[in-house]
Amino acid sequence: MLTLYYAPGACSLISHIVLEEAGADYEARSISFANGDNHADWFLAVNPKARVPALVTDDGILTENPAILNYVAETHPEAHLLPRDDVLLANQILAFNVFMATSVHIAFRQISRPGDYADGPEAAQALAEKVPELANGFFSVVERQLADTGGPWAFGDAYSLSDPYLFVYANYLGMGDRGDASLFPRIAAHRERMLRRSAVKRAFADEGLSDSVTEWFQ
Ligand SMILES: N[C@@H](CCC(=O)N[C@@H](CS)C(=O)NCC(=O)O)C(=O)O
Repeated sequence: MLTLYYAPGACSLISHIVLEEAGADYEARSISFANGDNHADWFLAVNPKARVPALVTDDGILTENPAILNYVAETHPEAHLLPRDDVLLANQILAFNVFMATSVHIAFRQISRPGDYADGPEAAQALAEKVPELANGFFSVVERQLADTGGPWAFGDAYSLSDPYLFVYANYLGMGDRGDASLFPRIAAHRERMLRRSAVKRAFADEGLSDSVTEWFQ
């Protein structure tokens, strides 16, 4: 039995969607950043980094979306979420996910958690002003990849772990203050495709999310 700790609409949604895609036997437990749950002693015992996602397994605890995704894919081979016969492609999928986690997410954190990087409102404004340029550059690379592979998924015909990864950050891009989603028609079409997947609908229902990202954090 697996337990996923998530916060509604946070990047833990990636792991949530993948658990649904895998048909995993799991329980999803919601925590609230606003209530400080992630800094409570009981949660720090789960994840000392005070972040979601965290996946509790019978054998131990895993954090970090890219690692959780690979774990779920490897323990649910029947879901075909990672190519087993193509080591290069499997690692290209991992590289895509790490790019999202370390470049796109960190750029967006300059808006969501500016205090991690510098102190004071002027610094926060300077950090936020840089984000659209950074994000537009990162998403241009992804838009080109979708053009090169021909879609419909991030790596072509086969749905992979990179699709929910892209989807979640494409949602945040649509918030309006962190890049220009209208520059990326292939990413927009990919998002629409993802919204139609039943695994995504189930994760959204669990987390109480609507299709419109502007309603997620109200
Ligand atoms: N590299 C981690 C990042 C996890 C992370 O930053 N999670 C955010 C939500 S998107 C969080 O828990 N933030 C709480 C905080 O910063 O206080 C991953 O990809 O899993």
